[in-house]
Amino acid sequence: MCHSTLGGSGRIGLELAAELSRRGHRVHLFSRTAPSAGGSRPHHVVLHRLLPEAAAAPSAGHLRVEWPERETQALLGQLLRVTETEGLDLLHFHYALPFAFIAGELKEALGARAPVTVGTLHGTDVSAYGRDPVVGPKLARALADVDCLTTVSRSQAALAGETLRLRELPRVIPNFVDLACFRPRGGHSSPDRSPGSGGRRRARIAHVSNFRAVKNPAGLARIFAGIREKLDAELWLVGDGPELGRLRSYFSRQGLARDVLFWGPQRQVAPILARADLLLIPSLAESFCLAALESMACGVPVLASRVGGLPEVVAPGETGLLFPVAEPEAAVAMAVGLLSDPGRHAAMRRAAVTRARGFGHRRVVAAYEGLYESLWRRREPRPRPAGGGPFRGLCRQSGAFLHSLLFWG
Ligand code: GMT
Repeated sequence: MCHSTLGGSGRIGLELAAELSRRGHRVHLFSRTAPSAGGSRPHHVVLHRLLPEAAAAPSAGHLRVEWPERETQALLGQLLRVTETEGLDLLHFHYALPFAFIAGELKEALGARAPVTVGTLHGTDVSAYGRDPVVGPKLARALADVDCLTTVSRSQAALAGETLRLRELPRVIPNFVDLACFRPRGGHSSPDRSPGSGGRRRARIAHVSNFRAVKNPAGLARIFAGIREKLDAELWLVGDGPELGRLRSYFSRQGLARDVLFWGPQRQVAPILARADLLLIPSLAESFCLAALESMACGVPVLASRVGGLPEVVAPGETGLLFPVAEPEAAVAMAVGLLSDPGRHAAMRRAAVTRARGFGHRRVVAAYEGLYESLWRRREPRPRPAGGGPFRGLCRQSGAFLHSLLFWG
């Protein structure tokens, strides 16, 4: 189960499903509307979406976590049906709300016939909802019933342990990137030229997000305005979200409208990222920042606030630079220094590509697969599904054609 967002947990859920399916597992993907993340290759995943497209969220960047009761019940109904007919062995959800509650109800309804449950905590499910005095305690109870919790960084694991008073810290399995899709423009060995080299063009600073307050749009605006005073640069804004309109007005008021390019929501972020010189992420909180990893994979250094899991993704001084979140002037100085030094910038581009390889999708999906197998081995022996054949281990099979074929991208 995952949200249908273009990036973040929606993309991780979709890409994980696709890669598991490529490895021969039978994968069913449950989401409220069709997942919108852009994968370029066809894959075989049985998609169960709750609502038709017309009922989709206002934008693909919008994370809709509060569902009406009729929707959670409808998803539960779908899960019950598929678990019974297909004999699902394992249910993995991405982002705790509302999925931890639905997984709990499924377990209650099926008892010993319920699949093993795995939940990945992604970000504001812990940092915002986990701290909420009403939602937090309910969420903690629901998560206590999940067989195994994972999260995407050590920092987020510690935060989840403390905020939700978990008996055991979630296991850390980092986010991943498809290196065939996110790669430098000139190929892996020769990332794009640095802006200052030959002085041919202005520096391109990219920001990719869902433009919520946690992404610190005010900080972003101040930092870019500060850079622009010292350097010929343009800002590329990729994505959509509630704070985008305010940013647009700010840049027009400051006379910077011509320096800012609004790309809107994009299914394929890689070709845009690969043409940038720097990714700017001034977030107030960030469990991981998938955009930072994708940017490094494209050979683009990251300038980010030193918060949450960002220091685990970006190697400061090597693949990017980290600044104290309350000090936008430090970010301006770092950006100007780096973008004016072609040699240092080029070295960072190369180091970023190398570091991103450690987060390649094959390696990380194998870690999830290993986890599933260990949980599966430890499970209680379960009764067979009504009228069905034996349970399949992790449903390894080559006949994916037996299932609905779903191609998107
Ligand atoms: O939690 C959110 O704000 C949304 C969430 C998502 O579902 O997209 O983003 C979080 O998960 C991403 C994928 O693991 C991480 O890359 C983001 O850092 C994280 N966002 C925050 O922690 C604010």
